[in-house]
Amino acid sequence: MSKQIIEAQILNKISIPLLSLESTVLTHGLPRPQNLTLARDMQRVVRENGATPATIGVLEGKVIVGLTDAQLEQLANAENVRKISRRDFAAAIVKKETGGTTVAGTMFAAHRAGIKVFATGGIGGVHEAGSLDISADLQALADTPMIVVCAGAKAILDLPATLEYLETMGVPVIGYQTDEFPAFYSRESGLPVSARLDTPQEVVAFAKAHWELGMESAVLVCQPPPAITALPRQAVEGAIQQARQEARQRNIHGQALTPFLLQRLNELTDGATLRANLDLLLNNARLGAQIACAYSAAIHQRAV
Ligand code: PSU
Ligand code: MN
Repeated sequence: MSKQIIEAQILNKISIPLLSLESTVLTHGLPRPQNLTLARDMQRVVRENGATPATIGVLEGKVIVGLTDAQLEQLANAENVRKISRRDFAAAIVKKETGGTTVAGTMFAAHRAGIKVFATGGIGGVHEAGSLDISADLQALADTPMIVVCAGAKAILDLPATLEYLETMGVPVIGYQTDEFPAFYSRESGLPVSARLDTPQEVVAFAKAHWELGMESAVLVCQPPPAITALPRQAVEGAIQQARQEARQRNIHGQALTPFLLQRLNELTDGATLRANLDLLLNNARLGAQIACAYSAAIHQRAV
């Protein structure tokens, strides 16, 4: 493990609230220059809410937990950057490549560094029925005990199938101040969550109960996107169908599929999905920081 991971472990031991953040969203999910602005804004929001951000990424073969501002800039502007899920770390290390870590990749490194809370935009999930494209994020959620804050799964996915998979793998799906699973760009999906919680303290109490039972899975906290930029389901549905069809026609699949769909949606909606995406990322960073603070307060209390 890299020096940075060890440093993060030390910070964690002295109970500084840490919030891990992913970087595929910067390298593959958002266009430039909004990606770097967003990365910086997320770090600022985390600090304003009393936690320390640890953005995770890979630079020239080194896994870094807690990218500096200069490193964020390097990553946001890097060419030929790899999308790093769990299977890709070793390749990036031996080839000394630079890459953004996905939800699964970020959870792996954050967990090794002892960080318990992570905020992202939308998790990966099950793509269209019959495609057998199931994000490694779901397996990571199944076997990594962390609190993951998101706005649900991206609307480009098969949401009922994604929820079924999470149920099979024993991952609690928490609605944060909602009874409904959010659909990333939209506040509504018509699909239920497994439990509803309303405060950061309740989330921490739930996670502690889950893990004290010996569960190994994550607790997925789903916060609806902010109402001001969220899009009604019907408003994005047409664009999603079109983007999916184009992906099929152009034979785009595997790791390239999610970035392609996100970019096409942005174009097809005149930037409305991008605005929603940026807003919900900041909103999740805020809640993630609040949960990280509540978690560290709970741990500290027990230690005294
Ligand atoms: N959410 C976003 N934008 C993104 C992603 C999520 O708003 O770019 C990224 C995450 O890093 C997630 C990845 O882990 O997409 C999922 O990719 P795949 O479906 O190939 O596993
Ligand atoms: Mn995939």
